[in-house]
Amino acid sequence: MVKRQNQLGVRNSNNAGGEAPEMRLKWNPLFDDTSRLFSPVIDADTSSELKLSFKHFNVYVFGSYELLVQTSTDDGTTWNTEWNVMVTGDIGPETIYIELDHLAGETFRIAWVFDGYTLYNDDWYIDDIIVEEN
Ligand SMILES: [Ca+2]
Repeated sequence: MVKRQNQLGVRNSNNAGGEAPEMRLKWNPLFDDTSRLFSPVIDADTSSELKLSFKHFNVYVFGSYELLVQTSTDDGTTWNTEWNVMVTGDIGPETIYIELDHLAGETFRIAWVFDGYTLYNDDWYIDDIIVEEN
């Protein structure tokens, strides 16, 4: 089991394009696996349409790896990919918009996922996560 507690945390920076602070996934300590930062349970029981937006900035080093946004309606037992990108260069800062209409009426979690070897990455910054009705 790889220790990861220092990799993810709130930083007093604004690289994703929002206002400080923001979340950061750091490359060090190294791991080659899947890492998920996930939200509390979101109750969209009374919603008919849903949209997710967030700001992010990923600083690339070399190689390739994948960034994803996934959702789970069974408390993390299974994850469904809503957005993904194979990283081969810096990404952002930019705002991503994802339609989540299929989750209206559900309770779910949202995860920001790094899949690959963190040696290939520098930092991934995330900020201003908004889930709203369209
Ligand atoms: Ca912020």
